[in-house]
Amino acid sequence: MKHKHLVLLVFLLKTSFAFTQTDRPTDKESTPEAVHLYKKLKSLNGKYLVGHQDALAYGVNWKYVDSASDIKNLVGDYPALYGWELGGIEQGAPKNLDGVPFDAMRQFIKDGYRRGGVITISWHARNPVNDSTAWDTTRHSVANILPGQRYHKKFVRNLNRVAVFLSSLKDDTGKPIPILFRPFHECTGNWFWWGVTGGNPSEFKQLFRFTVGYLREKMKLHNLLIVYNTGTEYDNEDEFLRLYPGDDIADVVSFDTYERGDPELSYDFAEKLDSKLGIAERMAARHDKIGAIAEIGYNGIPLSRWFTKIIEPVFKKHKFAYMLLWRNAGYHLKSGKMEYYAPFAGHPSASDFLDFYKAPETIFGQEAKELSFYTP
Ligand code: BMA
Repeated sequence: MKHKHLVLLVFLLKTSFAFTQTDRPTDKESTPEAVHLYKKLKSLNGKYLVGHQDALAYGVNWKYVDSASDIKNLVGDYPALYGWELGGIEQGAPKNLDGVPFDAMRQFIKDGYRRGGVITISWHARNPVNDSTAWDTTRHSVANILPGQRYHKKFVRNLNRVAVFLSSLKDDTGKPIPILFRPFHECTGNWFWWGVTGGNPSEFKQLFRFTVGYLREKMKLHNLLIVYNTGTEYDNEDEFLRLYPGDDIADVVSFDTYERGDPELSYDFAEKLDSKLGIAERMAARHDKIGAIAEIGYNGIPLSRWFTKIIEPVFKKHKFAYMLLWRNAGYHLKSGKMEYYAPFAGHPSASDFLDFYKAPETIFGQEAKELSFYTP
């Protein structure tokens, strides 16, 4: 082949590749900061953000202490990703289901963003059909809130309250803060009203598409990257995407996973994590999306080297953008049980977490700032 032809061929291949790789979020009107965040998260290339739910609001044995965070108190650096939760807002409650006031949450979100961190939001919405909790799995709940159905108006009223909060998330100059929004999470599970007991795949997709369309088109929210999120109820790619709302809706494909029970079985957990993460990673690549672990943890971290011996070796084998540790709720008065997923100063796995912090692949707050997720 003549050199000239070879150059032309390479050029054609490159441009057609550029066309399939959009490098833009699904929302055509995304804010410049959301576009930049999307591109950055997609190009981490083996590094990943470490996140923590409710990181700034409370931790084990403390609540609302200025600038505190269990992770920061331990490693001297904030997480790179901050998770927040809207459950309760749909009914106009001033606090979420875990007692975090929405006004305080808005401020924490601004603080995290100002520090260069990334924000993700979930929504344990009460069941609109009967106002019971997110865990009420009354059959046909999803069908009953779709357009034209009995509880649709109520669902829209609830969604409006979410939209009002999301549109209030702005930085000091009035620019919208980009949010990784993760509605209807763990959809492949059977414990939430939007899960497999509350509806079928087609209804679920309609609900998801309606919700995102409403936030974008009616409420003019263009700071959202949309996260599709399953549990671990999948063994292949079709099962992982069984409830996928579409390439024009989702920007991130993710799953949630928890280790439970006997630490002796931790290597089995690692094996499963490897396989689920592999599937999510391949689907992210095939659909040109960001892959992520939207929630992970081992309550109480009963294995002192869980971070570096169990999960980190698996993470090293994959490319995905972030992982979020669930909340350090501390002592639950009702059940008399402790709940936390990130270690804190003095915990037996504190030194292991410091090693995890130092691992070259993990990104925490300081590095997130240096990577500049929002501006070129
Ligand atoms: C669960 C637990 C609950 C909490 C819920 C929503 O996994 O942490 O205590 O209410 O998440 O944040």
